[in-house]
Amino acid sequence: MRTQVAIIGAGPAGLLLGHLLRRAGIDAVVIEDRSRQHVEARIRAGVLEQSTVDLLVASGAGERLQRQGLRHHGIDLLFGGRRHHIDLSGPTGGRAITVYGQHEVVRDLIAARLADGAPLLFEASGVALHGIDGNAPGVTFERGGRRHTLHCDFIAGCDGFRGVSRGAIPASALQVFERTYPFAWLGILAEAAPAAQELIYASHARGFALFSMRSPQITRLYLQCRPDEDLTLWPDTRIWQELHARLETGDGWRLNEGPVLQKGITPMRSHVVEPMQYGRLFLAGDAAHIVPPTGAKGMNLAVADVRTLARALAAHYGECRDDLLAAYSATCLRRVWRAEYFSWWMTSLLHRFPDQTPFMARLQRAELEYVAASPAAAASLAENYVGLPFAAFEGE
Ligand code: FAS
Ligand code: PHB
Repeated sequence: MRTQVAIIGAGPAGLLLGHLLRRAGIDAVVIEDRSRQHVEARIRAGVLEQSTVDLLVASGAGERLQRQGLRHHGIDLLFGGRRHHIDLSGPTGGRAITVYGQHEVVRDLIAARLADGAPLLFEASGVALHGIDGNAPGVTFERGGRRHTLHCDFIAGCDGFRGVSRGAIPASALQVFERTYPFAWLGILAEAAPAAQELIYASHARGFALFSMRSPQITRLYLQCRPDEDLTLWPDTRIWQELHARLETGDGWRLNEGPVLQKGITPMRSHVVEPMQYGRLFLAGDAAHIVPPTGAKGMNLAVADVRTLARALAAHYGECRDDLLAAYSATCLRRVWRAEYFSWWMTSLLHRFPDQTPFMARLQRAELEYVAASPAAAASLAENYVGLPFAAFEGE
């Protein structure tokens, strides 16, 4: 088998890259180790930045997103028993977030790829990368009981944090930056009408909680828990009890309960590898970086990476220019590190740290009060949360 770009992973990064390359007339094969059903059912991120929405719509993959996505112009911060509204659109010239599940984006991109008849290979196992430091790389994998070899010009490692691509780069060539947080998120998807119009981020003595949603019928909720939490110790009744305690303030507002459709634990870590490229291998999305989900940046960073990579590959094939490919990692990392900082800041601001001293607790409260009271501080949160335009990170 031969193609121009081998894409490993059919998550948001791999699928959107394949979609953008297709529109640029560049051949690619997407190789995924799980089944289509598994990939489409995986519940993860829920918040799309303005630039992510604009790119999906402009590239022809945003029709259902435009119909079903919930556009939000603000969020609430809840602390000290009060909710404080943060205006997202006023300070950012009308930019906003759209609540639309990651699994919906994945479904839309899979449907688009299959409708195009473009190669998308599910249930490929034993994926291995070859020759990434030469000019004739390849990918081997098992599928349908046979071993296959895919010869290509470039490989895009879009296989997430636990994929094989990052490991194909010699450790000596990579610098790893990481921070593990002393807590995790217990997340549930509930068949319950969202009881509020916008997201609520709660800083509470019992721990952080987040109220989000997926549709007028589905509520998405998270609560801070131990990093090694045992989910079997969290029956639905205990989860709802904790969510009521952390999200309700006695002002009469009540969370709606409903059947829990899915529950899981998400670990909290910051992680970046530099550089995000090695020879003919380019890493994108979670394969290269992880953020704690407090800032709702994970999937949006993956989108920004593959937009940069698609433009660089189009310049290579269309204009015989390799300057954008050479600058891929540096270009992506400017946005990555801004998102890493913002995600760390939101996480530090809103969570209870087990070793938190009374002094640090007062600093945390002072920062929350400042963000709620200062238009300048709130505007800074707003522009980071809706996401800075792609162009903000493209200059030197
Ligand atoms: P992904 O991990 O989504 O996709 C990688 C793909 O590669 C997967 O389909 C995987 O099956 C495949 N793959 C892996 N190894 C392979 C191999 N060897 N061969 C072939 N294919 C292989 N972000 C937020 O913004 N908000 C959230 O609330 C949020 N919640 C999350 C919850 C969980 C449990 C996790 C793990 C992540 C969450 N994230 C969240 C972050 C998440 O949304 C990621 O940022 C996003 O999925 C990144 O997309 P990709 O880079 O495409 O990686
Ligand atoms: C979600 O709806 O899944 C969500 C929203 C905001 C976050 C993280 C997750 O910061």
